[in-house]
Amino acid sequence: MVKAVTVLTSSEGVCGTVYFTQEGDGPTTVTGTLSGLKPGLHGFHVHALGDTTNGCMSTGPHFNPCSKEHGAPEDENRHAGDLGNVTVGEDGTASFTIVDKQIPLCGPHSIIGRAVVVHADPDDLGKGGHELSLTTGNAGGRVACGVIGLQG
Ligand SMILES: [Cu+2]
Ligand SMILES: [Zn+2]
Repeated sequence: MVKAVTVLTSSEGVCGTVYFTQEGDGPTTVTGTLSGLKPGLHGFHVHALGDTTNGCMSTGPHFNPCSKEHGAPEDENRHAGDLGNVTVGEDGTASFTIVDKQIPLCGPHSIIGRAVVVHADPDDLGKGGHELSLTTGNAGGRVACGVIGLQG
């Protein structure tokens, strides 16, 4: 079992922790809690770079090792980093579990050393018809992020 974690930080009062586990070459289970967000849907992605020297802006685009278009987690044509949305309740918190096959913790497409980013707005999952739909899901600003590191 490989385990990883990211502690999300933000200049806007958002915080959270996201855990990843993977057994063998099976899917990765993502469990997380977030707080300080406005209620509703927020885009939730793995971005390509674990670089926060310029805050969340320097984490690069969505992790996309197979050169696909932005999509929903269940789509065939999606970025590996496309984990869809998290749902934030009226109290500004979210807790969630996601199981996904495209974000391994080992091998050539490992997400270790990359970043988790939470967005200000909903991810339209590529279907919004906006000029950004097929690259970012038009999910708005990057309100919190953290680098994914190995956990013992
Ligand atoms: Cu993103
Ligand atoms: Zn994407």
